[in-house]
Amino acid sequence: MRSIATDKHALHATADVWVNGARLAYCEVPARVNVILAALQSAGLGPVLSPSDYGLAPILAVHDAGFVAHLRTSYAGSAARFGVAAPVLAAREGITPTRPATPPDDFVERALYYTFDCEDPILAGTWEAAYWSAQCALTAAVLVQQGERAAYALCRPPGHHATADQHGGFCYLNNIACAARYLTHTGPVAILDIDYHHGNGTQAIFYTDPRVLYCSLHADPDADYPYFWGRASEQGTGLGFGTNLNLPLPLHIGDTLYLRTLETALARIVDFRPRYLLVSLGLDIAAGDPIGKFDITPGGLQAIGESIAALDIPTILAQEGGYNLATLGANVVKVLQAFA
Ligand code: SP5
Ligand code: ZN
Repeated sequence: MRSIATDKHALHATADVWVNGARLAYCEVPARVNVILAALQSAGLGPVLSPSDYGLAPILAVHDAGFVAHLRTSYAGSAARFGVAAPVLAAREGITPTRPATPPDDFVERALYYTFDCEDPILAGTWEAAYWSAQCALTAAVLVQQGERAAYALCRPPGHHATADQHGGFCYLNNIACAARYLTHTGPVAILDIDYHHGNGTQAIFYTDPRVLYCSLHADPDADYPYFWGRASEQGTGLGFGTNLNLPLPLHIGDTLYLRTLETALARIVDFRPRYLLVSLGLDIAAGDPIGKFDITPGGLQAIGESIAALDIPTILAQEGGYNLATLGANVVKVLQAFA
């Protein structure tokens, strides 16, 4: 199978960020891409291509123009405001319930407006990295649209927490949402999100859209991030009612319960008869992840890949989380092998 990747991700240089005199502890680091690429190569999984450039239109079909401008310009804007450019990192939580319809003029308040948490800085190269991460997902979508059985987009930064106009959870642009919306021009599409965390951004983007089924298995939001979203009661609204399926799971579960729950999601996807399937592939479900608290084994990951591949739907897989650098590459390969 073909994979899509680019060096541009390294411009989002999170491995050594200093905020207020302290080094930012960050798991979503450039080395993640390097270990995945090395594993794809040693497994002989197939060629790795550079992304094509589909421009801003498929990004703006998902994201708010003011938000995109903020991602593009706020690092430079920090120099105008503070005299020296510095990571733009909201200093306190956004106040979601009272969020006004228009962004505030003040630079600091605007940075807060466009995020729902305080954990992802906008760095000098964040925009360019996020732009090319989305192009990786779009390129995979076009390859599959052209007849490939499956394609893997090695997206970094990840995307599934980003909403139309807020970044969060290490995510800036919602890569899989850009690919999914692009593919809705061909018919109904389904998104299966197997990252450890609920993909609140993807859910929000398609919450009213009957053409896109969103199914997610994730840690119970009463117990883990993103806390405010991911409950089974969230089923979509308006015309989209019934096209959002959340399957929250307790912490510390293993292969058996995970695979049984996956069957529920896959049955729903089969019922929906999508033209394409998009998988948000987070390896933070794996045992030993420093952030995720599930205990999925390598054999479990292989079974997940085999179950999804058995649907025999043309499939785009896009990288989301996964933070154990010692096992991340091998774990990605475990899932992808069934498609290769
Ligand atoms: C894409 C994705 O998996 N995003 C996850 C966002 C999780 N946010 C909460 C993380 C808090 C853990 N902080 C530990 C950092 C250790 N380097
Ligand atoms: Zn995650």
